[in-house]
Amino acid sequence: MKVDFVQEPPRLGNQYHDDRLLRSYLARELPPEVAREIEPELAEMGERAGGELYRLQLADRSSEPVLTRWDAWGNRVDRVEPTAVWRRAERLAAEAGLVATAYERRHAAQSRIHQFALIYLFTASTDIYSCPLAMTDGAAATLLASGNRRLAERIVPHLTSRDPAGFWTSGQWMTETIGGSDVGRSETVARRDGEGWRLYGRKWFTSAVAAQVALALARPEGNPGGGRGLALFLVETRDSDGRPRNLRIERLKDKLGTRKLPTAEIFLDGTPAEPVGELANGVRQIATVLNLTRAWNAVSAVELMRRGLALATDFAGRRSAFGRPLAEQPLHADTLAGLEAELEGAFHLTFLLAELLGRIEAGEPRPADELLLRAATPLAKLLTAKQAVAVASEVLESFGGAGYVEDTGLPVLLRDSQVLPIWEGTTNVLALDLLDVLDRQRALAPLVATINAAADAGDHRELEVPAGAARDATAAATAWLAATTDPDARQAGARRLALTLGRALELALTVRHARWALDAGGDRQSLACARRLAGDGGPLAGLTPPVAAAVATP
Ligand code: MFK
Repeated sequence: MKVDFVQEPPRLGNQYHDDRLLRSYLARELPPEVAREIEPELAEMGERAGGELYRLQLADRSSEPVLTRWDAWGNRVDRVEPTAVWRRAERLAAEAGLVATAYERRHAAQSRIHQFALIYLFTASTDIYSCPLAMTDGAAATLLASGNRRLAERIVPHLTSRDPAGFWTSGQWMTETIGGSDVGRSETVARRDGEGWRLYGRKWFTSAVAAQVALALARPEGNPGGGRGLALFLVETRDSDGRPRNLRIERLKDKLGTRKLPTAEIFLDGTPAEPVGELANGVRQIATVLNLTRAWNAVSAVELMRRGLALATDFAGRRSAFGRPLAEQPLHADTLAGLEAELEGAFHLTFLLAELLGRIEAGEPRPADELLLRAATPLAKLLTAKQAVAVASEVLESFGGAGYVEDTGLPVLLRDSQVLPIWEGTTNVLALDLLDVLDRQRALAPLVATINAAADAGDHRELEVPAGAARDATAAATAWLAATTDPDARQAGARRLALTLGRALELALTVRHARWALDAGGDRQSLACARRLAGDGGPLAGLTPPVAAAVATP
């Protein structure tokens, strides 16, 4: 039998040039001279992401990191051999300054936007190499904030180096068998001997175990229980011969996704370590890492959505069914438009974190920026992660059976997205964190003010409905908080509260951008996304409930 038809696979172009949303956001937010200066870097990363790296990723699809515990002569070596994409990504990350850009601060308050744009372009083609980079960024910020100048001067130049030979990554060793969320119960002990501090215990979920250093929580002997009794330590993982320093990698985890990422169970058996700061309040000290990796989580979520949509959109132009290309089928086009709206909302919320971080780190904060960042970080992490999973699932479906077949390279999008709501604080842990910040730190007022100001900035006849939906949802969430005094009822509603406020913020920021885009040149795509997010134009729900329907009700 002769089979004539062969389906063309989806193709990617330059991922910077093809990105309407990124380019229009940067045009709005950056001074023209900054935009001009960074554009060649972004275009180069976009070219790599859609070309060289994407090809390498497809070719290297089935390889995984390999743990070798003993050498041929019986010596314990605990070596992890990364995949080809990871080796390439490590070098490129250093040279392109994926971490360094935030610390060189060449563009003052805009430096984090610059860095987030690079991460966004780099992430989907590098098999979650963003994980060690996120922790490296968090470790650099933590060491710089610690006041421990000696340690910071020794380690931070490696973490922020652009020289691949001198570039180090950092791990973050918190999770133990006793739990990933309730970190205060950690059982790892720190003991001091004649040479200094040593750690003893088992870390159960250590991502990117090949890093040169790690920040680890341990309880100095005699300290009380709970998070306050933990201290934060820096571990240099290998000696000058590359041998592990009194630590054993027991095994790599057999995970649903992120399989290129060597996540390990490790045993610390007297591992030398240095205290980063005081010998207590370790959870408070590691919170700087948590907040930055949560922001990276959001960028990764947005980028995985963008990658899925880029592939699905290209494919819709190549694949015909029922007499015309999928792109011309109204229902298929409408489905992709719903995904585009999710991406746009998530993008604006994530880049709000970059704006806030950049202003704070450059010493140019606006009033309430710090409080707003504290509240917006768990919001962005929890909402974008949920959106990424939902979008990845729809993207696979948009390819029909091909989306379910491994060697198309598509299923990994869904598997890798599924980690985003789990690690770095689950949706519920972050919803409770937000509730705590709203209650104890009074972060509701700046959050509400930001949503309302962004909605007001969208003052335009065609944006009235979405802007109103963002304000109404915020008012409903505020009223629910005021009316709900029972602590259990507040906790039970915390997820719905967070999703409501998060979607209201995404919508308001999209409205603001849509207004700018209309004024700047008549681009109506952000307007369409805002209306879609608001459920404007009819009672039919989109991918996730329109914002007005998500309002927190008990
Ligand atoms: C794709 C790229 C991105 C991802 C790559 C990362 C890969 C890494 C993989 C992992 O390691 S995943 C594991 C991540 N684990 C978590 O995210 C832990 C989740 N659990 C929590 O976040 C809990 O809420 C927490 C551990 C913080 C609760 O512990 P405690 O001991 O009950 O802490 P508590 O009493 O809530 O807070 C202690 C102090 O820290 C308080 O300050 P004070 O001592 O001054 O009162 C808190 O205000 C402060 N704090 C807690 N969370 C904070 C924070 N401060 C600032 N920001 C935060 N987020």
